[in-house]
Amino acid sequence: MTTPVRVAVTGAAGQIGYALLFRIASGAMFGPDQPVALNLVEITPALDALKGVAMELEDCAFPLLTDIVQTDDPATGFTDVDVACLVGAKPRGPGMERADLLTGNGGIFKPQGEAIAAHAADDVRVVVVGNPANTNALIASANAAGLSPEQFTAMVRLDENRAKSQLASKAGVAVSEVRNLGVWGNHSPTMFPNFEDATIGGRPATDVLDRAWLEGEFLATVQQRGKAIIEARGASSAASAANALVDHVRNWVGGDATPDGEYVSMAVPSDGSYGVPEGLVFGFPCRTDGEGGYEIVQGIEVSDYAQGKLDTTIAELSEERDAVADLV
Ligand code: NAX
Repeated sequence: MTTPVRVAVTGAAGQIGYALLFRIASGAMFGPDQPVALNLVEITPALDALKGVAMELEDCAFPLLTDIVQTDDPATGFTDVDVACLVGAKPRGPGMERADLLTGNGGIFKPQGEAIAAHAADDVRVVVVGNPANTNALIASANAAGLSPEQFTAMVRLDENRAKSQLASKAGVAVSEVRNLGVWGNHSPTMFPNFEDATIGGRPATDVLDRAWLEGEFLATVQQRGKAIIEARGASSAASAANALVDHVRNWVGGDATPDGEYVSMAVPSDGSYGVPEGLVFGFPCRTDGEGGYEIVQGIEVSDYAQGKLDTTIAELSEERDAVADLV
């Protein structure tokens, strides 16, 4: 039997966890022939709820699911893990400033980075979903001695999927007709879904759709989509976030490399590409090999308009990094 891929999911009893675990166990992340083992990591008060989730996983009798670990101890949770999905985070409470949120999450992602470095597989791949995702990934990476920063990413794929869907709907085409929509920068309202490089049915999106709509309603809709979901549903995006996480990992590590000439959006440590300060975990267009490797796509033309958008999101991420300077 093929060796199972061991996947840790933190915040496993939360709403994204509930939409995610069953898809991993069913083969959506690593394909229909790859067994998986799940390490479910929670905080102590959520262990009862976690037990219920684990019981439901058992009751699905997934042929690919070989093992379920339930724990509130990061050392146990990350032992021998090949892929770590860091979903659990401290939510923003009433009256909480962004700086408080950042340092509060530092208390989670610093020890998790340390535990991953100490206990996970040497070639572990990590994706951070818990917000503020980019800077949480930076904190985890900075505290993971011996691991390379390239092993740590944050998720901007939900923003890409949202953007593609909006473009397809406006153009009246299937979403598969929309290609190369890179989400640049922070997973926050400053992100830039770069419609200038996207194509719809093989033609530049800017030829197919009205520029004023792209700069106006399109950007606003994508940037504020999370808020709109909360207003409509009374709860934040969960199934779509879990789906985007499946997409992110599948392309990066799950054997599904990006096709020739195409790319996906991943927040990865900047190597200085496009003038983004080195080390910031920044949404970039990336090509993946499906085996844990990726490269930031080079040579994309950045107009003055796009540069203005990049400058805004760079400034925000730089401020976030300054706010957690003692943790990174
Ligand atoms: P929930 O509040 O439903 O679940 C979070 C779970 O994390 C809870 O069960 C909690 O007990 C657990 N948790 C908290 N601290 C933990 C720790 N130190 N170790 C292990 N588990 C811990 O939130 P949910 O809706 O699942 O969202 C999870 C995170 O995803 C939030 O931070 C949210 O802001 C973020 N999101 C990020 C997105 C992205 O695109 N990057 C989109 C969706 C989502 O908003």
